[in-house]
Amino acid sequence: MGRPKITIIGSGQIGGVLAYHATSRKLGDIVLYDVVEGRPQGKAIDISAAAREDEFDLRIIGTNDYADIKGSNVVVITAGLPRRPGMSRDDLIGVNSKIMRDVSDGIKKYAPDAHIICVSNPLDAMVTLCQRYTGFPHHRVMGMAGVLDSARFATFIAWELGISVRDVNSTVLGGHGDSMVPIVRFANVNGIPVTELLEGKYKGDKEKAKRVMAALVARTKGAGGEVVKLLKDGSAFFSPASSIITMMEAILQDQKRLMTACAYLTGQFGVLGYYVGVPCVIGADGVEQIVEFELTPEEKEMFDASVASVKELVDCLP
Ligand code: TXD
Repeated sequence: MGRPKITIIGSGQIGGVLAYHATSRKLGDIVLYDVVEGRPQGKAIDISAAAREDEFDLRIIGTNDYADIKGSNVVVITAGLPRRPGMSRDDLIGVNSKIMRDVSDGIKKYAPDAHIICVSNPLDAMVTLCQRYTGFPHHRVMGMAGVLDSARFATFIAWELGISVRDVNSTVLGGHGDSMVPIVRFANVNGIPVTELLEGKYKGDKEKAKRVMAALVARTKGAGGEVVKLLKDGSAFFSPASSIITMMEAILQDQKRLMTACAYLTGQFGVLGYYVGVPCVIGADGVEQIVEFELTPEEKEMFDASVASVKELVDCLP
């Protein structure tokens, strides 16, 4: 019985960390691809040399040839430029759209049965292009953003409450941009609403609790930019890699986990024909189900505004 084959297109910051993470979780053999000669090969040798100490028996190769991705079960796309300070994700659209064309052609030719997890920014637009260029069924082409945005929200809640992040549940929907929608009423610590925990912390001062929650929401929306500003020469890469692992594992192990993924909507949440971040069940068939629920009027207004900014970007794609 063969091991799953995982291809990572783009062997930069996220690609490298993701490959290492996937091996230490023993998820499958890895192919690292990049246009830059030597980068994927160097990282593949480096990660392979960790195998004895980290106790994994997997094959990791680096390549500049799409033929090597043949037969991949999952392909993750991290190819493209990251943001620099002062840039929005949308500023990357021109250059990353061209890259998406090459990458999609390579995948279509050599890994026609793969599931694709797209990561490159601007996320919602890049997933849309990838699906158009490959022509793969929508349930096999998804984007990673919501898992990360939700994890960031959970992290800031945990810090504020002084509680383990592992007990924090949080959901962020919408596009992967400044208009993303953290759903405050779903944020809880093992079932206890965060709003109530904040009121407890601030001794019943509801206004103060509201202000703190608003600050957590604002920090979540700006978390990617906060890291870019600090790093100065790139964007977040450890947490994106971990979030990709969660999605990859759900597919490869048919976990049917519910998480926010950038998925193609056919009327759900009132959206027709666009990729947007929504709650999905992820398993061996990719996006197996899109889980709908009633948004409050306030949430709906924010979600619609987020969808509108996705549409604006997608409608001017090449
Ligand atoms: O939540 C999310 N979806 C994201 C997305 C969170 C953080 C960063 N996000 C985006 O991922 C970011 O804005 C970028 O568009 C991608 C990749 O970020 P990373 O930090 O890994 O960028 P790097 O280190 O610059 O790596 C990109 C690699 C680099 O090695 C290039 O040589 C390669 O992509 N590249 C290509 N590979 C294959 N094919 C082509 N055409 C190509 N062009 C560049």
